[in-house]
Parts: sequence; C-alpha cells; structure tokens
Amino acid sequence: MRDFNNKTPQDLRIYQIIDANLDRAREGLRVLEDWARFGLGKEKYVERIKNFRQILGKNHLEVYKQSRNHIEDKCKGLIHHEQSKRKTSEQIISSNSGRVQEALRVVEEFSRLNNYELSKIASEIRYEIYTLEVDLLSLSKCRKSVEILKENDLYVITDQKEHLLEIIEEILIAGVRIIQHRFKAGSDKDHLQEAIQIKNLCERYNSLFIINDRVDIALASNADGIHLGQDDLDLKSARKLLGYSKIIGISANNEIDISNALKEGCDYIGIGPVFETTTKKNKKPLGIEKIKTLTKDLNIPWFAIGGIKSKNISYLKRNGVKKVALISQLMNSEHPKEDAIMILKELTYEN
Ligand code: TZP
Ligand code: MG
Repeated sequence: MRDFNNKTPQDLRIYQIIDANLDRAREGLRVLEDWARFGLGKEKYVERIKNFRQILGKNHLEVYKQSRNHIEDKCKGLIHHEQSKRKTSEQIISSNSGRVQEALRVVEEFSRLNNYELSKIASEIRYEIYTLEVDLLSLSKCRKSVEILKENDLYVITDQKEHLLEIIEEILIAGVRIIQHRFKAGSDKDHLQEAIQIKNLCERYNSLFIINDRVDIALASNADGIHLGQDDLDLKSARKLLGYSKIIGISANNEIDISNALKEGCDYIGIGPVFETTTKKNKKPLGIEKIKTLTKDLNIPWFAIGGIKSKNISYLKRNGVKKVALISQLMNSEHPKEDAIMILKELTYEN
C-alpha cells in the first residue's frame, strides 16, 4: 500500500472516486441484504451479503472519507429516469446488483495503484455478485410460485383431449390459477408443442404452469415447475437440473415418502388417491382418516387428489382438507368454466 501522507491533488481526486464508490457498493449491498432478509427470509444469503458489506467497510479508509469534500460534486442528487420506473422486486434486485458491480469495478480500477489489496477485494466481491444476483432472482421467482400455491385451493391437471386448449382457457377464465400438464401418450414433439401452448395461456392468466414427469419438457417449455411421482426422477436430481427458480411438487401416499420429500425441499405435495378413481384404477384409495394422519403436521401446501368431485368437497373440508387437485371432473365436463366456478365456490365458502 502506498504512503497516504503524501497526497497530490490527483491522489485526492482518486480517493474521492474510491470513497463515493465504496459508499455506492455498500448501499446497493444493503438493498440486496434487506431483500434476502425480509423478502425471502434466506439467512444464508443475508450473512453472505453482510460479510461483503463489512469487508468493504473495513477497507473504507479514513483517507478516502477525508477526500470527500475535496472537489464539489456537481452531479449530486441527479436521478436517472430509469430509477423512478423500477417497480418489481426483480427489477430492484437487478438494478442494485448492477450498481454494486459497477461501483466495485470503479474501486478495482482506481485503487489498483494506491491500494492493491482493496483492488483485489473489489474484484473478488464483484465476481461473487454475479452469481448472487442469479440466485436472488431465482429465489424470488420461486417465492412467487409458492405464493400462488399457498393462495389457491384448486389445482387442475390435464388429460389428453381433442379441445384441450379451449377447456383450459375456460378453466382459467373461471379463476383457476394452477394447471399441471399431464401428457402420458404421444411423441415428445407433440408433448412439448402442447406444453408451450398451455404455458402461453397460463402466462396470460397469471397462472402457474407445471409439467408432469418430464424435467426436459419443463425446461424446454419454460414451465414454472415440475410434478414428480415416486417412480420419476428423484427430487435432488431434478433440483440440480432445474435450479431454484422452479418449484417441485411430489406425489406421496405414505409417511416415508412425505418425510423424504420434505427433507429434500419439495415445494408442495399431492396426497392420494383419497377416493376410488378411474384415472388411476390400480391405486387403492387411502380414505380420509389416513389423509388426516399423513397431513397432521404438514406445513407446506398440500393437495388431496383422487376421485375428487364438487359433490365431495364439503365432506373433505369438514375433515380438514383445504386444497384439492383433480382431473376428470373438469376434463370430461361439458361446461368446464361453470363447473370450475362451482368447485371454486365449494372450496371457498364455509359449509
Ligand atoms: N394421482 C393420484 S390419484 C390421481 C393422480 C394423478 C388421479 C386423479 O384423477 P381424478 O380424475 O381427479 O380422480
Ligand atoms: Mg409421474
């Protein structure tokens, strides 16, 4: 490090730049830290960001702070019009990550000659901010999907139908906000094509779009998540492939599968079949008492599934079931919109 006692006017200008940019970087980091803390509740990220702030704070030398009033800053208080347009948390994360990256780049360049240690630190943190930004954006996206899962009690799964897109649009118009694309017979090409069409529809109605079984189709169609049964790809491998921006749902019908799904970080569980169902003929129904036992301590969203119709929803509700998933009643309906509205009403009203 150089001798800070001998300052030339040129040095003072450089210290002023370093001072301003260390402040900028720390302010931006504080925004990210608060989002990680209050917005996402992710302690690991809070600690990581706080650590960066503290390292920069320790390296914010007195000599930089003293240079603050050396030259009057004529640009103080200028607000770029992009700044006043920021609305979503994603935009705030991106712009503040960018702000931190830029400020650190400036620190890195201007401290290289007078404080090599600081230049190196700025460069290292800057690289970490790139991955941090991706992680925070992924976590925010996943959080939005989880909110939809929490707020909505009806989860509709598709069947292979001739006019599937029309049926789905009716169901979305009715107010259903979670759709799973289940495509069991046909080519991958047709599977993906249909998935993309449904994804576009769901996007128009701000609804969650989940793919059954196939992680590759989920990625290719840019679905919001995947639903996996016990014989499908395991949750850990799916998470590795999908990252943290996608939700992962699991089908389970016993204590062990539920506890494993929770341990591995699944976002919701489908539990059933509750009743006899023609959609999965070879599966023995669990019955309501078993469902009650299995879900007694469950604190992530869970959906009862299997043989659920509007006529048995009030019975399910009386037995503690708040959320249901279904296929045949809506897929075989002559009036999918009216039926979906009726089911949504059944789920909402006290009875
Ligand atoms: N998993 C357990 S039961 C079931 C699935 C996919 C089928 C549910 O279909 P339906 O027609 O609503 O009974
Ligand atoms: Mg499956």
